[in-house]
Amino acid sequence: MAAITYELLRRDETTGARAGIIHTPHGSFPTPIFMPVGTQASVKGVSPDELRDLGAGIILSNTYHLFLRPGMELVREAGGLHRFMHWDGAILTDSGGFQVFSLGDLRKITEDGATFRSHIDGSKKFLSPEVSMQVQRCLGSDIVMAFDECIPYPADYAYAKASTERTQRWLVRCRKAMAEAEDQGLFGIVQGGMYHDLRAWHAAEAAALDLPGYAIGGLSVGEPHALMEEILSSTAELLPADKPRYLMGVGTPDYLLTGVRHGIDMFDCVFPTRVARNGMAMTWTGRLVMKNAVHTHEHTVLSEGCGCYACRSGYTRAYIRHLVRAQEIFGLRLLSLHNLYFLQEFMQRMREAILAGTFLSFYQDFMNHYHKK
Ligand code: PRF
Ligand code: ZN
Repeated sequence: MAAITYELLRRDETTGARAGIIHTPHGSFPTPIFMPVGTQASVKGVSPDELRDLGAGIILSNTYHLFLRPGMELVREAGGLHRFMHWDGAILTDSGGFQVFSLGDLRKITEDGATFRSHIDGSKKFLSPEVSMQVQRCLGSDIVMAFDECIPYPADYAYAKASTERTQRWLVRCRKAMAEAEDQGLFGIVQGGMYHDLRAWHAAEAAALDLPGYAIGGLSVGEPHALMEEILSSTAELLPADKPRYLMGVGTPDYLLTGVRHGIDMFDCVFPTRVARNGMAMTWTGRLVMKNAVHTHEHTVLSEGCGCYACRSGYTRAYIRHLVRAQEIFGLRLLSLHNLYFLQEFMQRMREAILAGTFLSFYQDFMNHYHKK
């Protein structure tokens, strides 16, 4: 039996949205799903028990960060990432490609891989398809992401083409390096920039490798929403229907809806935890800036009816505003717990709507009530 399998439960008739289940060696979870981000083997300020409690079945961590610190040998010595961080649910690890390439001047790409300087101590490091796979073998993540280059936006056609072709050659090398791994599944990442023909070419080449899942990379990198939706919809259609599809680095409610609408099953983003640390709460009508004076005398919870730890315990907006202004860690923790819960519930409602055949009206309803700020 393959390590990672996808079970389709229902495909929405009017949109491309789909509800399903992904099975992994560390449990199964329903899709579409949002994965909280634990870059350095910790979802900032939130314990694994709390993650379970708010309904997370899978989290994401990063090869790049763990490779630099504490290093793959230490995590292996600890018995792998699940044991090291006390999380027994599923883990997906990103390959390091994206992080290396966002270093700008600090890196150099060749056919072999990428040389870069550590952001921690400035020392010279090297990541390649083989090294990234070796690190992810040591981490023992359930889902291993291929080593790719995320093409910046904008990029000219010649650059995008050369980069996409190299990413595909790297994918073949990743697959070879993972051939013996029975307990882990390798996901390919489709690049191609904002060019339809490159996306189509890469989707077909990657699909031919018959991997257990596919991601769409290189989106949400600064392009306009309409362009991202256009590339997303045309690319998603070309991915195998019997495999999970993952849109990397996307996690604001309107983008999640757009992704699900076009048949995406998995998402990750630092957004809910990052904005929490900036004192923001996500709600069904938009974001609340907790520092704002309007919350001073609001002795009500962040979101009426919310089942998160903060709201169900009765912590008020006035209290959380005070904590945020006083820079108390507890305030940021309450907001992180609330935001992560909000997104889990948001995904659950989308799943229910898909299963009930009412996804389109859910989509329109949400877009009408949610104010983007
Ligand atoms: N590649 C990888 N990780 C990513 C991306 C990518 O293109 C993105 C793009 N939104 C986020 N994270 N490996
Ligand atoms: Zn809440």
